[in-house]
Amino acid sequence: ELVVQRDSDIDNWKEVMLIYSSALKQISTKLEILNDEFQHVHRYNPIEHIKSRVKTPESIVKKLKKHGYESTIQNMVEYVNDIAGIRVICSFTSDIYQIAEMIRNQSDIKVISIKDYIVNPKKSGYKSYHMLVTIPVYLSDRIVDTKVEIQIRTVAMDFWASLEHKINYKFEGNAPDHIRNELVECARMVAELDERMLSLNEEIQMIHQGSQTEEAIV
Ligand code: 0O2
Repeated sequence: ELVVQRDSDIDNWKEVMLIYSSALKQISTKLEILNDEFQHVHRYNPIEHIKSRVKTPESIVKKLKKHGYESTIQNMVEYVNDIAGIRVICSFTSDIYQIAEMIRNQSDIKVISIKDYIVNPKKSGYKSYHMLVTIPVYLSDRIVDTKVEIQIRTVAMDFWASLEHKINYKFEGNAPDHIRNELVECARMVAELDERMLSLNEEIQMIHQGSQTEEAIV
């Protein structure tokens, strides 16, 4: 249980969660604008879709415990980086880096850290590009720089991650070896699929440029 017994604690908790969900709204809108602008200039959408969520209290408590912190609002704000999380799903690996660059170029967003699990995949086989950023949330009496974790991945990486997440949940993190090995093998296939789809798309683009059309490819 999070330590929220007094009324003032509950008020604080509600306000903190309101700030995180406002930060998510702002980042989502920014990404939608960038996607629309990209569509206008390049005639294609780098973003397939966006999912966002505020972490559940249970999940926040679990993470604090895992890292040995007491479950207080102060600790959660300080140490849990993904209370506000947004997932950006795109078609090609190249889109991931383009989206990351567009985010980096937003002057009100501050990038705190980057974890490139595409260049350095996790042992599980997990691939994704993580950005921890802060965005200012404007309240009536103050501005609060708020942390948001942005995960950028391809449709194929997302397919893999959601199944792997489900399996790990079922086995409480202790899946049998043959399942884990199979997942690693599937991750390798996902990487190969992403690579082949990317070069196929590049080839199609070259043909289009050759015939001097500016038609959308995806
Ligand atoms: P959920 O349910 O998605 O919220 P920490 O955040 O401190 O525990 P770390 O290394 O700082 O750990 O964070 P990391 O690995 O950069 O990002 C954690 C999040 O990335 C996870 O959130 C997952 O969403 C995702 N992730 C990381 N590794 C894997 C993996 O092997 N498989 C899958 N499917 N997702 C992964 P949560 O809070 O663990 O879970």
